[in-house]
Amino acid sequence: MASRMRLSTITHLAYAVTLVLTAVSASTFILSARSASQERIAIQQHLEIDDLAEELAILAESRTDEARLYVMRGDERHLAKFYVDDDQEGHLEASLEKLSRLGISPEEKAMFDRIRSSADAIDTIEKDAISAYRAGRQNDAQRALFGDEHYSLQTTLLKQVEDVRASMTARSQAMVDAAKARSDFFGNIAKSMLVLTALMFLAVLYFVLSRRVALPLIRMSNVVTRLARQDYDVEVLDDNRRDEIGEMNHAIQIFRNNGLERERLDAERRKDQRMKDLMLQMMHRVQACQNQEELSDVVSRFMPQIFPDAAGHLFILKEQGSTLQSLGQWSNPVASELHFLIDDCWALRRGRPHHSEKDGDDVTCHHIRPAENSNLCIPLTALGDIVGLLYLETALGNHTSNADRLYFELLAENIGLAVANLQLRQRLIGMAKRDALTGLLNRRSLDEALNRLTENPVGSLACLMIDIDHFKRFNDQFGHDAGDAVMQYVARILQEVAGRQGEVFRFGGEEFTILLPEAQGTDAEEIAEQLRKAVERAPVSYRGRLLDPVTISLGVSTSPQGGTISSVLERADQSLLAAKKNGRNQWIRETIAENA
Ligand code: GH3
Ligand code: MG
Ligand code: MG
Repeated sequence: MASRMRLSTITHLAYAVTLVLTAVSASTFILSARSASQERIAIQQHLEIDDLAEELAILAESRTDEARLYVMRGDERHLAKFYVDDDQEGHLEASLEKLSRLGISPEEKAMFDRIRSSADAIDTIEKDAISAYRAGRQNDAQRALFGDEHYSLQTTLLKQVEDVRASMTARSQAMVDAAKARSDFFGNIAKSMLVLTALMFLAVLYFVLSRRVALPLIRMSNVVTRLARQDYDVEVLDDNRRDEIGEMNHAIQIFRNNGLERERLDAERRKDQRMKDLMLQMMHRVQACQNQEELSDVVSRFMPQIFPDAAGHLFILKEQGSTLQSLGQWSNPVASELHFLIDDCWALRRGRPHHSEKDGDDVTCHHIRPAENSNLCIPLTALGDIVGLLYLETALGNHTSNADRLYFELLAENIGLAVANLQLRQRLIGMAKRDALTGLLNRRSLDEALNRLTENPVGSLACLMIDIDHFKRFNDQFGHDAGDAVMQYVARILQEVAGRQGEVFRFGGEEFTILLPEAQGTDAEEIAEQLRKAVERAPVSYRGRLLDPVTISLGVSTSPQGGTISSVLERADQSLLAAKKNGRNQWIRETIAENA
C-alpha cells in the first residue's frame, strides 16, 4: 500500500499525525497546568480555614479573658471588649462556615459543628456569668468562669480546633498529592507525546530519505549505469510506485525497452546482413565452379549457413534426359527421392516454385514422401530450359518467410545459370578436345598430352602412329559418308583395343595416334599387332553394301629407349612411312640407335 503512495501523501500524512500528537501534547500540558492551579487553590483554601480556626480559638480565649477580667474588676471596658470579641467571633464563624462549605467532608463538617457547639457552650457559660455578676452574684460568676466546666469546655474547644487543623492539613496534603500526581501524569503524557512526535518525525524522515528515496535512487543509478554500458540484461523492477521515483523508474523501463528493441533490430539487421553476405559469397563461388562436383560442394556448404532451418537437395537434370538426380544435399533432408522424373514434380511441370506440406491445401509432388515437414521445390532454369531443381524442406510450422522465399528464388536463379554454364562449358571443352566425327581426342589434346608427359615424364612411353591404307579409295568409290563410316569403324576398334592401356587420338585425316604410358617396346608391338588384326578381321558394310577390306599400317616408337618424348611422334611417323613403303597392313618399330 505504502509503495503506491506518493511522497507528498506520505509527508502530508506525517504532518497530520505530528499535528494531532502536538495537539494531544498541548492539551495534556494544559490539563497538567490546571491540576497545578487546583493544587494551589486547595492549599490556599486550607490555609484560610486553618487561619480562621486558629483565629476562632484565639478569639474564644481572648473573650474568656475579657469576661474573667470583667467579673474580677467590674470594669465596663472589659465587658465592651467581650461583646466586640463576641461579634468578631460571630463573623469568624460565619466565614468559617462559608469556607467550610467548599469541599468539606462530613467528618470535617461534624468537627466544625462540634467546635461551634463547644464555643456556644462556653459563650453561654460566660454570658450567664456576666448576667450573674450584674445581678451581684460575683462569686457565682467567678466560679462559673474559673470552674471546671468552663475549663474543660475551653480545653475541648482548643483540642477540637487542633484536630480540625490537623485534619485539614492531612486533607490538603492529600489533595496536593492528588493534584501533583495528576499534574505529573498529564505532564508525562505530554512529554511522551513530544517524544512520539519527535520519533515520528525522525521515522518519516528516515523512511522518506532512506527507504523511499535513497535506496531506490541507488538502485536506479546502478541500473542506469548498466544501461549506459548497453547491458540490457539488467532488471528494472516494476515497483508500482506512483510518485516521482516511480515515474523515474517507469522512464528507465521505457529506456531499457527501447534499448532492447534497438538491440533486437540491430541483431536482425546484422543477421540479415550476414545472410546477404553469405548469399553473395555463395553466388560468387557458384559462378566460379568448374564442374558439378564443385557446384554441389559450394551449395551444400553455404545453404545450411544461410538458412539454418532448411534441409535440401540440389537436383540436376541429365542433359537430353528426363531424370533428375541429387547432386548434393545438406542438413539431412528426409522426404524426397534421390532420383525422379520431371513429371514427378509439380514445380518442374509448371515451371514455377511449388510449396506443399503434410495435410496442407496444395498437392504434394510424387517425389516427396509424406513426412512431418513442409517442402518447397524451385525449378532451376536457364534461358527457359529446365536444368535442375532446388528442393528445400523445413519442419512443419517453421514457416519460411516471404523474404526467405525471395532469397531462395534468387539463389535458384543463380544456381540454374551456373548449371547451364557448366553444361555449356562441358560441351565447349568436349568440342575443343575431341573430334566430332570419331569422338576421339583431337590433335590439340595430343599436343597437350605430350606436353604433360614432357613436363612430368613417366617411366617409359610408347607411341603408335596409325594410317588407314588406301583410304582415298573408300571416298572415291563409295562416297565421303562411307569414308566417314570407315573412319568411325577404325576409331572404335582402336578405342576398344587400346583405350584401357593408353589414350587414342585422331591425329588428322585418316591418321591416328596412340600414347601408351608405362609401356615397353614389346608391349607396344603386341598392341600394334592386335590392332592390325582386329581392323583387318572385320568386314565393313555401309548402307547394305560390303566395303573393301580395311587395313591399317602402324609405326611404333618408344621413349626414352628410342629418343626424347618430344621426338616420339616424328619417330613413329617415320616407322609408319616405312610400313607403308614395306607394303602396308603391317607395323614397324623404329630402329633403336644402339642396335643400328
Ligand atoms: P595411303 O595408303 O598411302 O595412306 O593412301 P591413302 O589414300 O590412305 O592416302 P591419302 O593421303 O592419299 O588420302 C587420304 C585421304 O583421306 C584424303 C582425304 O580426302 C581423305 N580424308 C581426310 N579426312 C577425311 C575425312 O574426315 N572424311 C573422309 N571421308 N575422308 C577424309
Ligand atoms: Mg594419310
Ligand atoms: Mg592413308
